[in-house]
Amino acid sequence: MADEKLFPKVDTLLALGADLAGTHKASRSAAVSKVDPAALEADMRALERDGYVIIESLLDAEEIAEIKGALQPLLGHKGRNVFEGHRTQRLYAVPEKTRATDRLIEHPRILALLDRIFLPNYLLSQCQAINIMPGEEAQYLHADDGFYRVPRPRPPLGAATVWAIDDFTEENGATVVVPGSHVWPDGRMPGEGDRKVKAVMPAGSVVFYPGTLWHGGGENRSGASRLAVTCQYCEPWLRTQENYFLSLSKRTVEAVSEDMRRMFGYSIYPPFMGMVNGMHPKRILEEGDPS
Ligand SMILES: O=C(O)CCC(=O)C(=O)O
Repeated sequence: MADEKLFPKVDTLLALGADLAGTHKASRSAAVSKVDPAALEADMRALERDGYVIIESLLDAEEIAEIKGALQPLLGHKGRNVFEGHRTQRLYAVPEKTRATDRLIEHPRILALLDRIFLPNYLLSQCQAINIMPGEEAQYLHADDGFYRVPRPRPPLGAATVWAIDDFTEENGATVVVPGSHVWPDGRMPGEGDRKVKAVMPAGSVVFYPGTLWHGGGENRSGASRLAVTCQYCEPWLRTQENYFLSLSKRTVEAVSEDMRRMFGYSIYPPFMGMVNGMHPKRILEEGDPS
């Protein structure tokens, strides 16, 4: 079983706040029932021990080609600072621009992990494509949920996926992770003596890690670019990195699945955080605001 201190049991946490919503109760993903419980337990054990898990070959060649074909024409400007990377193309607000990556955002294997780690109605915090081009330097190592000023060690407040759309190799910028760093206290930063692992994996695979894990994009010493899609998620009571109420059109919100709509913020953190005019946001979407 997963360590309850690192990944507290959601049922225990949910019991702390009553869900007062009449029509749209906080819910978990229906897709999770498709996941083999043994695989989920193994993923949780790896997360608890190492702070990351690589799940290989979740996408077939046709799905990879579709995602690549949809993203490539949308990639444009390069990063504006060392964090984004001056030789890295980044496409933000991806769900507004293509439906091809929906299967990544709501992959059952990922939602099953999120269901275990976060309270129901957790949110998508950001979704971007990252194309690390030849000659790019290693990104500085960081922990994604470090901007939430809550002392460590603690359970993660966010979690991330990095999906390999190209093969991730030793040379082309595979994500670098620092095993075990998810349990480090405040002020502990990766040094020379800390082991670093490149998430080498074939296209169609994903590396998943909690927001507490130190990691970064790798340097690209190859002659070709490395395309990835990263989705980050967070607890339902936190501010998301991308503001999806402004980034996503109503057309997009209506086009996606119930799981995605909920993760875009058309949901409530019980009893009423996220309400619109005293009502569940989905009622406004469905019925309009009566006021
Ligand atoms: O591109 C990658 O492999 C990871 C990038 C990353 O960690 C970030 O931009 O926050």
